[in-house]
Amino acid sequence: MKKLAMITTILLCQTAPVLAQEQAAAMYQGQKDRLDSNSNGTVERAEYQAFMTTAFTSLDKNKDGSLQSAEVEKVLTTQQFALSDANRDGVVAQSEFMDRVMNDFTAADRSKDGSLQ
Ligand SMILES: [Ca+2]
Ligand SMILES: [Ca+2]
Ligand SMILES: [Ca+2]
Repeated sequence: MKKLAMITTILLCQTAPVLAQEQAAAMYQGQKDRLDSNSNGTVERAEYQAFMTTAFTSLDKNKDGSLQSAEVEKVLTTQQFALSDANRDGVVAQSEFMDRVMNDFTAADRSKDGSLQ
């Protein structure tokens, strides 16, 4: 359940673009140890991507490669789900999910060096 809570935090960060940087920064401070899989003190883009890929897989309970609203009803509001569903086909495909979270990484990477300190 801890992991689910973290995913919620990450997803919630994406709903308010103006606040995303500060919220993400606070979140990374708390979760950095878990995201920093090679323990070098920074979260590289690849580490973040790997983590979010795992997160997607754990959310996709019926393993069809997309998130149905029922699969994420506990972590996303209807509005958040709609925002993630870029092509508006009613499901959040893995590519839509990853686009979303990687945009968040880019926003949080203030120094633009491809890693989060
Ligand atoms: Ca690292
Ligand atoms: Ca699914
Ligand atoms: Ca979609």
